[in-house]
Amino acid sequence: MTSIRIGIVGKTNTGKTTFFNAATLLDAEVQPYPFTTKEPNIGVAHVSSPCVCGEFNVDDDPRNSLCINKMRFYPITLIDLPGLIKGAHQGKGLGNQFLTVAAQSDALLHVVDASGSIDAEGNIVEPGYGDPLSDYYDIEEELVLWYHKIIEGNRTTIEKYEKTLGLVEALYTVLSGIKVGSTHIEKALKLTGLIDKPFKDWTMEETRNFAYVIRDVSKPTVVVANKIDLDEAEKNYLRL
Ligand SMILES: Nc1nc2c(ncn2[C@@H]2O[C@H](COP(=O)(O)OP(=O)(O)OP(=O)(O)O)[C@@H](O)[C@H]2O)c(=O)[nH]1
Ligand SMILES: [Mg+2]
Repeated sequence: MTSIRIGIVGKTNTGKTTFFNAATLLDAEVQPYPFTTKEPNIGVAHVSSPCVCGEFNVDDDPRNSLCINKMRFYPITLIDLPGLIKGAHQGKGLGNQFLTVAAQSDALLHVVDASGSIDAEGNIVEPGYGDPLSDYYDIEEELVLWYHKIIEGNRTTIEKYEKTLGLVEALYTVLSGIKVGSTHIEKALKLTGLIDKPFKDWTMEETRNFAYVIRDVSKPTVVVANKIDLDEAEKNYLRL
């Protein structure tokens, strides 16, 4: 059974593994200090919804999911990643090496500590001390910088392939390994207005903007406001 893959990303200590364990019924390590998860955890969770077999009153035997008592259970592969921190692209914390694993996902869950109970380094502090909104933007910035680095680091290859294959295919040769499709690339080029601009003429700012848009287009993301049970969380939830 093939399934959709969803990567769980976010700042360290926000509760990524706690959510992963609850969704998959696995027992990966959870601790109240930063960088507990050192390697990605992979598990399967199920999304359920009433099955059409009930409506049509027929028996079924689906191949892509399970049908139990007229309820459909769709398997979703969840990938719990080591936490990030501002400056991860410069090697801070555990660095950003695990984003290679996140990039194999079809979509992302970005877990944020809505209560603001972690400081800039990810240590537990009184709720309200930390700022979930800056945490969110810092981690998003790390994701974009990661894409940016891949594009910048492959300039020569992209320029070489652009001559024979064109811009979309040239970018595809470099980005397909991180599950970016040519339709994503085309869409991002149109949105950034770079579709007719030769890659060698892209400014640093244009490349950065393309990285921002390709991250957005290729990895649809849901932001999860976690630790909502703690003081201050509801107030921050409204800001998020
Ligand atoms: N109050 C409260 N605490 C939570 C919640 N989710 C997680 N925690 C606590 O937050 C701490 C960190 O949880 P983890 O699941 O290890 O966080 P993580 O994001 O996987 O952390 P790293 O792997 O270290 O990056 C633990 O003490 C959890 O018990 C929540 O919804 N509410
Ligand atoms: Mg963890």
